[in-house]
Amino acid sequence: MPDDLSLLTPDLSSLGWSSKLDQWSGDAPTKGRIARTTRGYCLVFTGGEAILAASSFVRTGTDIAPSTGDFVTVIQDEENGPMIGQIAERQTSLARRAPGRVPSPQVLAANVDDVFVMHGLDRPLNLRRLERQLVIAWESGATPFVLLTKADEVRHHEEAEETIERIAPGVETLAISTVTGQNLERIRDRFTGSRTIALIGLSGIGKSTLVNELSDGVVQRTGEVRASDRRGRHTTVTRDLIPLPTGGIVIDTPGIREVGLWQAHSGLAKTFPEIDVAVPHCKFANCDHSAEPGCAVQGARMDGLISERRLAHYKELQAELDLQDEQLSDFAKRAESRDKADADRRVDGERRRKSKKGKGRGKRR
Ligand SMILES: Nc1nc2c(ncn2[C@@H]2O[C@H](COP(=O)(O)OP(=O)(O)OP(=O)(O)O)[C@@H](O)[C@H]2O)c(=O)[nH]1
Ligand SMILES: [Mg+2]
Ligand SMILES: [Zn+2]
Repeated sequence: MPDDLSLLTPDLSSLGWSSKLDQWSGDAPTKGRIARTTRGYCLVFTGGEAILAASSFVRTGTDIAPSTGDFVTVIQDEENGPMIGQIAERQTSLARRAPGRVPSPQVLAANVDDVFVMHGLDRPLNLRRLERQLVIAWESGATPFVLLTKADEVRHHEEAEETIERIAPGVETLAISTVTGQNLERIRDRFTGSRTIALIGLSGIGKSTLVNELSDGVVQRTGEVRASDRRGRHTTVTRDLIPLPTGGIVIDTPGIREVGLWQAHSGLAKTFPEIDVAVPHCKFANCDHSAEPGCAVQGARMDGLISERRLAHYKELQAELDLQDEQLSDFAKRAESRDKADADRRVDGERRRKSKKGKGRGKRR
């Protein structure tokens, strides 16, 4: 992001602010859209200026952490200066499971219309990762697209395109190159008005290079990939919302290797539509699509309508999501009983205090 932030702060409506949000925010003096979050602070584009607001959500009265793309109100705190006030309900939310043992979500971008799932043609296709990325993209509520970058680096990309068409039914796939300009016009055409598009994919595949291309200038830093294994250097480290000079808004994200799913049952169904249509026809509602009698999914597999690999991956992801549901409900139960134990302890303590008081009085008399 350039130092001169004023270049990047169009008026509120170009940032996607709607009349509905006007109603929601009421007479809040300052409102805007989060362009970046860093530890404890958010950069908020308020239409005309960019301000840094503290984002301690303990104080903001909401229980969610603000994310890039959120529409917010900003309040003036006497002690802390500008602070995030309220966060508007998200229309869409691109989230993954945060890395770590305890299940929790990490929102990568809020209120996006499209998600560009990007893969670099300079490296082998990883179908499992791509399917995971598609699950989180579908789950967000936005429309996923697959972009194959660096088309100039390979002689034939048709094979990769065909493979992806097979594993991403109903998802538009496009090979692009920022070197030759291939298909960039078609990408540019998608950015109109306040349409917001998030870019996700591994480090080094050219997300920030595409942002610069669309911006007609250098707004994001880019980095070389390591020649030996094509690994990127994690050049982008924050999730950045960038309004484009010709309209539309792009959200650039740091490269992610681990794509953990976060409560994504509907995203899973949309990523594997050929399996999802068969599921309701299984004889048993709790069919695990292995060897149960009357399993429509196995039937479709035998008819060649579902691939063995896809089915295996679907089941694996389904099991991962089921386990997450169990863990979350366990956590909720434990928290509930902890709360109850705390409350009981408070009542007990209160009782003891009262009875002590009573005894004390008795003695004095
Ligand atoms: N040949 C070729 N190289 C490209 C293309 N697009 C990007 N690159 C190169 O790929 C490298 C990585 O590009 P970046 O834009 O930094 O990648 P990124 O996806 O933003 O990476 P992170 O920020 O680390 O997640 C740079 O050396 C770019 O010049 C392309 O279309 N063709
Ligand atoms: Mg980058
Ligand atoms: Zn079945």
